[in-house]
Amino acid sequence: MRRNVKRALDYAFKKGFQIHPEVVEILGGVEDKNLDKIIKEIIREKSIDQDFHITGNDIIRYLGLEVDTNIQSKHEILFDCTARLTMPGESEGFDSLFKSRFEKLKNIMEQRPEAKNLRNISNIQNKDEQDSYVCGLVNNKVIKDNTFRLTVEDMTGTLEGFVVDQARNTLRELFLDQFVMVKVDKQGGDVKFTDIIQPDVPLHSTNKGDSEAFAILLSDLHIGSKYFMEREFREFLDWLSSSDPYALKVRFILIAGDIIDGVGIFPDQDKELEEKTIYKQLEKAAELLSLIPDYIKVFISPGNHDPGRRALPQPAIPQGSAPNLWNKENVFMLGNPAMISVNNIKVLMFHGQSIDDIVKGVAGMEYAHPADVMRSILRARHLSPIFGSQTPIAPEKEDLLVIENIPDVFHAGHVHVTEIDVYKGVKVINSGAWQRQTPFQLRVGQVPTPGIAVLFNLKTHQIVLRDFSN
Ligand code: D5M
Ligand code: FE
Ligand code: ZN
Repeated sequence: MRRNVKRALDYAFKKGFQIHPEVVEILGGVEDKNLDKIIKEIIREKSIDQDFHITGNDIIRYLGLEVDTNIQSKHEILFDCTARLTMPGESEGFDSLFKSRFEKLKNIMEQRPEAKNLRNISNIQNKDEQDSYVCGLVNNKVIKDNTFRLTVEDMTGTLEGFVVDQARNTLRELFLDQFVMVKVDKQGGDVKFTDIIQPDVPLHSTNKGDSEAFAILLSDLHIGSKYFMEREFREFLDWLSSSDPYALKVRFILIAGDIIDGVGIFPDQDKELEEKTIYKQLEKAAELLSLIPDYIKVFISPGNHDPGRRALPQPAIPQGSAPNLWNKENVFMLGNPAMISVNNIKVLMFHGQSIDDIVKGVAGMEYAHPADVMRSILRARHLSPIFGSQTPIAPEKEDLLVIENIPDVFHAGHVHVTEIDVYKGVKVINSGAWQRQTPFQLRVGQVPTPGIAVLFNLKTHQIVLRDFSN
């Protein structure tokens, strides 16, 4: 028996596997460089199913497999905030930002039947009204004992009222500054809101790709941090080039921010850094990502740890800081947010900074369940609805954080917890992290689930999680 075959088999024995005699024969004909990868992959797969036998068929499944060049790999960048940023000064910017938010969401709301009874707030100020609707941004909400009050504001004025009946349930989940439409019952000075409608998404039937290609969703690598899981990430990169049947079908990798850990992002960060400059961190990122086979397209948008600007929307990581990422033909540098189409599946990429604001500001939301927060973001049709909380928002002329077009997949990161959900036909995916628990997260009790690659089958929409964490 060849030495390398024996080594591969010893490895399997050590992991508690029984090996069918025909395996020895088949492995005799396998090139040395593939042996370890094949055995490791089979062991990983079978361990999940608690099946501790390796047969000849298991090996054959992995042999003779190669990258199928007929698999479709078509992409289009549908929206990238980078090109749309105007960066005006603060004083001129915010008025027009909120006007834009209001107008865009009003247009969406006007597609609903109730909107035919829509009035401006100034039109109903001195009259009694029943069954009229007004649109507005949430100016204030009060839920206390048995009091449920809401104040909304449009371009013409503000209106405060008591929320009654079922509308109280909707009131609980509203964000300050988000857009709503309310049904108004107004008698004398007494204002009641009998219904609250969020922009929401209609039931969505998703596009499907033609061929069985996979997109892998990643975020929060935090390269440069002492807690970056380099060994596990390298195993993932190795796996991409392996003859694993899934790996062979990967055509896209989408990274939703926090590629690097950055510098000066939080107090005393330098004590937690392996690489001390942004340039070195990004250089290392480029080195690692260059191990991805060239036929896989890689899309990168920034997060709060990446350079560019901190406030949303964020332009792409600047070319000057990351020349070796920008130079690669299969790497596409995008802003945050961005919407791309991969084999006709529309993916909205957003780092997810606003999840902090929502967890802090809305009862019932938790870091352990980012998908719930992401659902509520879809209902509000806005990626960062709460203004003046933790997430900095730039004074732009146009509000580029309104979710105007409904994606097939809503991909975010930031909270370092992998969670998959579906809301009205939209796949909601938080792609986790590749950084182990940091001292900060330990202190505040956040438990990440790092080291998981989310594989999305663009034809069947099936999701497969690959855990590289041990
Ligand atoms: O965010 C990593 C995680 O830490 C994510 O769950 C948000 C959380 N985080 C970050 N900053 C804060 C503050 N100031 N308070 C509470 N939670 C926070 P990352 O962007 O990778 O640092
Ligand atoms: Fe992060
Ligand atoms: Zn982040």
